[in-house]
Amino acid sequence: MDRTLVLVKPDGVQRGLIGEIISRLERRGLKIVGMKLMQVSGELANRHYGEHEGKPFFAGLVGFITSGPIVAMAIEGNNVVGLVRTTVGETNPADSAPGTIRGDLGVDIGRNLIHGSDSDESAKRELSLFFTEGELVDYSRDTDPWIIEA
Ligand code: DAT
Ligand code: MG
Repeated sequence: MDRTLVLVKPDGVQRGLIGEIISRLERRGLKIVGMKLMQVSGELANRHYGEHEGKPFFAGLVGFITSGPIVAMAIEGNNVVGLVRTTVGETNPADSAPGTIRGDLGVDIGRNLIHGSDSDESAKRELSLFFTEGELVDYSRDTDPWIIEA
């Protein structure tokens, strides 16, 4: 089963959009298997965004993700990395289609509300930064047969 990391970034928390963002993921049928409100440290931010080190926006990105609490989620399901990315939209909210989280709720690339891992490999690496295996819950939903044809 695939898993991915989702973060409601500090702008989403500050704007009172935690529920709105989680609702959109839930309504799509995605299954949350881990969740917590937390403050990201500089060290965690540097590790999480390690691939962007050296880019001109890196300092701003680390400053932003550490600027206030975030909500971290682990989401599980077949092809869940891609499903989350299409629900999130493009990196720049200005380029994101209406109906996506970034396209409906944001306007600026530096305030794009949500993170979703970009590959199974990134997801594995990022999930291990934010969650221990013991924090992820194994359960099934009675609605699963209404969401996924077995
Ligand atoms: P995504 O979050 O869509 O996976 P990414 O991994 O390329 O995008 O970049 C991580 C974050 O860095 C992104 O959510 C917003 C910020 N970012 C990316 N490109 C940027 C740019 N050209 N200017 C400013 N911020 C940028
Ligand atoms: Mg990315």
